[in-house]
Amino acid sequence: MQTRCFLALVWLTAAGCFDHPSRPGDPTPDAAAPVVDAALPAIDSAVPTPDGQLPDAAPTDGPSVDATVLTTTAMVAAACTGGTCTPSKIIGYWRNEWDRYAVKRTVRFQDVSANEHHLVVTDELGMPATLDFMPGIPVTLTVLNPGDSSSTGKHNLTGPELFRAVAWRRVRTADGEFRATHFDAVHVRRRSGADLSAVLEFVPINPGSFDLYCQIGVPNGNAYEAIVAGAVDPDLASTAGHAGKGAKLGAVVRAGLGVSIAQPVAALGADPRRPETHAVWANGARNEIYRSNPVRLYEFTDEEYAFLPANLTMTANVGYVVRVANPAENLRAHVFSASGFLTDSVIRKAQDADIEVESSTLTSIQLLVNSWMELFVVPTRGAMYGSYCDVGVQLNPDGTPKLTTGHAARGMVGSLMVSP
Ligand SMILES: [Cu+2]
Repeated sequence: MQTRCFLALVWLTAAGCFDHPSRPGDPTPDAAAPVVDAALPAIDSAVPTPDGQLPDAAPTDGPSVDATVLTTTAMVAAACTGGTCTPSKIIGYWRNEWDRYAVKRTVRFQDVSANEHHLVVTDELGMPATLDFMPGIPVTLTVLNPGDSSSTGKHNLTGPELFRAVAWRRVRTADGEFRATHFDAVHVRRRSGADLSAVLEFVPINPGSFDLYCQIGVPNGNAYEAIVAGAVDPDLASTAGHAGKGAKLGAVVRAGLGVSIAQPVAALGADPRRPETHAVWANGARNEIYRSNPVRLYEFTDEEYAFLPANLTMTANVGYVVRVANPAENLRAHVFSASGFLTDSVIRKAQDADIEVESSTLTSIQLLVNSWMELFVVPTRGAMYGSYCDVGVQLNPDGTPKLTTGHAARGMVGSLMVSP
């Protein structure tokens, strides 16, 4: 299989040897795929990569070997200094025991009629529940769009203020995961006959009461930076929006932890090119070269991988749709990490077959075998950026990735050249 594709690569690349334009109706169950958890290189770098065996990174969510008891007090000691916490350290404290400690909640979209929508919250037993969180305790929040007649279309969970009061681990889907410093909204498509979901994993820290809502049709509903700055409020009462039809919730993070986090404001978070309505995204204006010719994550052999094409060329201030694909012939999950490029780009959204995420602070995407994801980005300045797969990659003392390790060393590196 690998040999065939390697040979085919020479002449079939343009023809789409590994193109996966869409997934079949049944999403791959999460449990069937190894959860490769390389979101935080600082933590992962301490874990030796089991080279030569599959999966590349052992699932880290199993029961603890030494059954250490984790507490929010110890978390504060490990992750916070002088009352301020480092989000990556908060996640690092919980990650190996996440499933054991996380509060599990599901928010399900329910359309009673054209004028009445609900967000229904349940616990892991399916009983009615609230989004009332203790600070410092991990949360696994599944956002579910049912495939039966109780939902009629795509919906989303928007919560810019709550989503910056928490330390983020990731947003998981059937196709992989999206990683960002913080998210603003998570949209879940509706597919008849199949329940689609996104799984949000975060640790609530900053206390407060927060609105969560479906932003579709909501005036100012997606003005994330202005909402967070307190400059505007989404009009959650307007019956033009799903929130005004009832699709809204209150979430609470309790006080008492005595520490806080400060999520950074992204320089391009309020850029007018972020909304899909901007002219840069119009058909004909946007560039889909790397959508029709995606970045494919190749495994030639067990030791030789690549991004193909490896070197992307783009022009500043043009809207691009960049697709990344992990072919069905592969054996491993891979990551497309391009945080420098993404920091300098307006990010409209990232999406896979089931969901879309909106985040101005996206850093990387992880793709399970036989899946694709797309980045909707506007590069904003002429520069050369690097990309790499961070699975098994260790860090240099200065925090930069050591590209002579992990999948990067096996060839999964590339560049993004943006001309002004
Ligand atoms: Cu890889």
